This record gives sequence, structure tokens and C-alpha cells, in this order.
Amino acid sequence: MKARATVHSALDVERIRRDFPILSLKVNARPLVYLDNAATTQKPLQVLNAMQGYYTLSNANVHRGIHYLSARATELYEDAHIRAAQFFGAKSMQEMVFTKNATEALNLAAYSLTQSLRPGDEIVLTFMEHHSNIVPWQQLALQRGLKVRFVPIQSNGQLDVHVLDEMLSERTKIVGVVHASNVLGTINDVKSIARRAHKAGAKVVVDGAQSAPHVKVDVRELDCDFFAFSGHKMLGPTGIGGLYGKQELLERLPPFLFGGDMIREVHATHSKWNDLPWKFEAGTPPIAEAVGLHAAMDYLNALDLDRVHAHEQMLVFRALNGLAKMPGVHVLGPLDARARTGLVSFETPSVHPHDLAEVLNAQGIGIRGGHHCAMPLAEHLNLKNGSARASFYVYNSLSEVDALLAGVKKALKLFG
Ligand code: C6P
Repeated sequence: MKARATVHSALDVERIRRDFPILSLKVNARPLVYLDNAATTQKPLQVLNAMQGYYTLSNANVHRGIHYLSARATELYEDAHIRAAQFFGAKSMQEMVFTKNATEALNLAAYSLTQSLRPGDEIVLTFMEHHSNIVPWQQLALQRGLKVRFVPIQSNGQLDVHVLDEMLSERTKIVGVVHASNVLGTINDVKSIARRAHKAGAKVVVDGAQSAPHVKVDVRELDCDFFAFSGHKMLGPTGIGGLYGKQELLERLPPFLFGGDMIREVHATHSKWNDLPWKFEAGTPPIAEAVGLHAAMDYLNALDLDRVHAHEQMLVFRALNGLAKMPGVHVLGPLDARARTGLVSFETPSVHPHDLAEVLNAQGIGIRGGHHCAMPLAEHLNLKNGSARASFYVYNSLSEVDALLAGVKKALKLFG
């Protein structure tokens, strides 16, 4: 096996690392090598300072008061929607609903979209999905008599779109697809999937949790109907994510959560909903987190996502080549680094991924082992113990990839 990629670094990692003091930690007397970015990324000082600045000088509730601080907090909260809408190429902030995370965004889409479906209607998902883009559909399908079908994965780590074509029919109402797999790293051709799904009359829901941080996303170019993301995987704080939705669809959908701020009028027997996007944002929202997310998106814009992707390809290329040379290691997903985001998962049949993660932790290296919240994928690929996963980001360097490779070698020897 030989991995292929364009090899050039596009980011000044040394300078970037100065924005992330946490990366200077020592773990087990070794420099921390943080390779669990698909779970969550570290936060730059710019994000931390923006959030502290908000609480220090601008804190109030939003959309509720006419006093100075409430107006200021409201402006900051709405500015964050505008930035997020721009970041993903949405038409306006009406199309950008903030949620707690990608999971909540996918639950919102699943709940609201399935309310009008009838028994026998079909939802097509893929075996590459994270539980967050399976379980909501599965549970609503059980309640409403819907059928969920799964597109298989080919041996090259890509979806079998011919099977998708065969599955699509007038019964298909929704196609749910992960943009980038959190296990295989595969970047799916969402644009072509959306074209196929729309031809059948289905709506397309994209799980962008693992693509939004790593590649430039333009929802209008992809022509997806919904796109979910999490702020904490893209340098932002936990507690905030979002759902992009085409305005005309969001206008028609029923709300998911009910309460304050999402209403225009409430009477004893009925209520009327607020304008978009507030119709889908019930209760006091994550205001400081929105300010942090805004700063994170500014930070990523300044780095340029094309350069972020190029940098990650360089790291993945090195990791793929190193792992491919090791006997007893089986790399998952596409062998071409250009078809991937910045993560590499691999199986080591002689070492349980949790043991491998522990040996690496003793060397200061943080990776994730297990099924990565994608059990149907592990079953589909017959991965009994799951896999080990190293996931990279803007602050990771080639020498950290080398530390990973040396660590894996050591673990294999230890257990070999
Ligand atoms: N995957 C991982 O280590 P939340 O938890 O809502 O922020 O993200 C959920 C989610 C949805 N889709 C994909 C493709 C994901 O990878 C995740 C989160 C983490 O792989 C935690 S399990």
C-alpha cells in the first residue's frame, strides 16, 4: 500500500501554537501530543478572551430588555449568527439556528422533518454515520412506522452510491449523510448525493460535525437542505453548535423545542411562532458560547480553510505511510490523503485499541480508541474491538506524527 497526497505545509504551526497555552503541558513528564481533535479541539486565546470579555463587559440576557447591556448582548449574539451564516455560505442569518451541538441540530432536523411523514415512508442513511445521525431517525421511525435503510461502504472506504441510486424511490423522503466520517476520515461527495436525492424528491440532511472544522463548506454549493455542526470541534467552546436550513424549509417546519423566545404570541389554548431563526431557539441561549464561536470562526477564516486542509493532508500522508509500513497494523478508510480529513483510524489485531491508547498516554500522546460512537460502522466493517484513531488539527506538527508512529511501534512490540 502506498498513500498519495500533495505534500506541502500551509500553516505556521509554531506561531499558531502560541495561541494555545494548553499545548505546552507535560503529560507523564513528556510534552503533550494532543491527537484527539475529532472528539474536541483545543481553544485559542482569542476564543477564551472573547468569552471572558463578554462576561466582563457585556453580559445580559438577549431579546428581552431594552436596557444598554441587553441590547449589547443581543447585538453580539446576532452578530455570531451572521458570522456563522457567512462561514457556511448561507443566504442570511435566518437560515442559521444555534443549538447545543451537532447532536441537538440533528435531533431538531429529525423531529421537525418526520412530523409530516406517513407509515412506509423511507429514510436513507449510510453505514458511515455517527450515532447522532442514526438514533434520532431510528427512534422517530419506530414511533411513526417509517423505514430506515443504510447505504453500504466499499472496500476503498467510500460510499457505494450505486446502491444509493437503487434505494432511492418516491418513498424516500429524507437522505441523511455524514459529510466526513469520524472513523474513516472519508469526505463524501455530498453535492452528488444531494443531486441524486433531490431527483427522487427527498430532503438532504448533512452531518457536518467532522467537515466544518477541516474543509471549506458552502451549503449553497453543496445544495444540501440542512447542515449540522458543533462549535467545540472547530476551536470554539462546548455548548454551541448549529443547524443550517434552507429558509423556505425552516419556515414550513414545526418547532422542536417550546418555551420563551421562540414565540410571538401565547394564548391559553394556542401559540404563534417567532421569526427565523428564533422559532427554533427556545429559552435563554448560549450567548457567551456564541461569542466564542464567532471568534473561532474568525480565527479559522484568518488561517484559511483551504490551507488548514492542505496542512492536515500533509500530516495524514505522513501517518498513513508510516502506519502502512508496520506489520500488524491495518489502516481504515481511503488510502489517498486527498480524499480525507485530518484523521487516521487503524486496527491492531494484536493490541486492543484501549491498551494502545494507554501505552501512548504514558508517552504523553492522546488518541481515542473504541467504536467512536459509530457502532453500526464497526459492525459493517467487522471491527470487533473498534479501532485506534489519531485526529489532527491546525496546531499539530510532523514531529508529533512521528511521535505517534514511534509510540505505536513501541506498543506493538510490548504486546507482540
Ligand atoms: N464525534 C468523536 O470523537 P456532538 O457530540 O453533538 O458535538 O457531535 C456529535 C457528532 C456527530 N457527528 C459526527 C460525525 C461526530 O463525529 C460527532 C462527534 C466525537 O468522534 C465524539 S463521539
